[in-house]
Amino acid sequence: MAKAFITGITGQDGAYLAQFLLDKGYDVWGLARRTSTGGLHLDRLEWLGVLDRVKIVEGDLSDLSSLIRIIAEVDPDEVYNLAAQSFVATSWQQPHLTANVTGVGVLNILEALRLLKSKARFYQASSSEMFGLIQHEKQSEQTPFYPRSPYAVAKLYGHWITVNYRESFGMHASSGILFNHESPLRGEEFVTRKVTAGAARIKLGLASELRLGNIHAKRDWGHARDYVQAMWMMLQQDTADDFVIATGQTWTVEHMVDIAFAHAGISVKDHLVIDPALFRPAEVDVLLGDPAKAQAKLGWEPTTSLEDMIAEMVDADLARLARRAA
Ligand code: NDP
Ligand code: GDR
Repeated sequence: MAKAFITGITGQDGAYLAQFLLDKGYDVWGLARRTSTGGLHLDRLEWLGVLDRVKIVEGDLSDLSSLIRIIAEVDPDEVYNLAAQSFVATSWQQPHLTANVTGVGVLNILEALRLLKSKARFYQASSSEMFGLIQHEKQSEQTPFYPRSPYAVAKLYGHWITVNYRESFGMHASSGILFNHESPLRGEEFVTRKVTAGAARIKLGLASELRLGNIHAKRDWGHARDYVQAMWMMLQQDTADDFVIATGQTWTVEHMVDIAFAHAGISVKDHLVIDPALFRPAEVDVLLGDPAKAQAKLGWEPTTSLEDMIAEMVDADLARLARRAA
């Protein structure tokens, strides 16, 4: 039975990837960090019904010795590094933490694998945010990077150290440059989930308004369930490589709000408030990915439209609120 180790298993992608790998027959292990209440963040794994099938080990990506201990104990065949301080807006508030976890954390896990002479294949969760102030209208593996936030700068370090360890030490280390992907398990601070949860609250009379920042920003949004499959596909290749994963379509935040509010049956003009405090110090105005290489080499295709995904998220938020009220 192949063994996979996932950092960030408690996050959106970690939960979907754990489910996907379990269904493929993997023995799935995941890293989780201690909280002061003693509880680990296991609700997403629970929501997908896979919590009792994964093995959780406690540690932290910023703590190299915990990673060495864990990799030695687990001895994985595949390592998926998904852990990060992943919220762009927070990276201006906590730039050092973001650099340490999202950037140097990647080095820590690569070093743990190198020092232990592990033969595990490695996946790094890189990001379209690295393109930032875009240099090509459609961004591919060839597009130069121009990061626009401390988060994106940290991700760029993680990307290049992955490429460097592949070239320096012959490691099977791949970097997936994933564009935005969402789901009912998305954190509520990210704009799609903020909108679907907000629409559900307004619909049920629990809130009267939704406050957003720059609704003219454009993103290439896909479904997390589709995107975790691409991570696995990369590690099944004979040769490690870098791949852009995207839908090839871009929409404004405003358009996504229209879909969510229409699905909930509420009016945008009566409830949406633009709040200048929610604008970012530097914005990524538009992202549009070119997934041609992943389509050709991995045979990967996105399967979920923005409309279907936002409808699924609104329905999940309505159901959650109804359960809480019952
Ligand atoms: P989430 O924010 O949902 O999950 C982040 C995960 O990282 C959580 O499990 C979190 O644990 C964990 N984590 C944070 N800090 C540490 C730490 N110091 N030590 C160990 N674990 C830590 O992110 P997503 O699932 O959305 O994204 C997964 C990865 O992909 C991230 O690296 C993200 O930056 C990247 N990415 C995401 C995209 C997206 O659109 N979703 C697009 C491109 C890249 P806890 O539960 O304890 O907080
Ligand atoms: P992003 O996602 O920064 O692209 O990073 P987010 O959903 O936070 O923002 C997308 C766009 O929406 C605009 N926006 C708002 N965003 C939030 N969060 N809240 C608001 O109220 C709001 N109003 C407008 C933002 O300005 C932005 O332009 C995500 C994360 O998952 C990263 O970890 C990942 O690397 C990238 O996607 C690809």
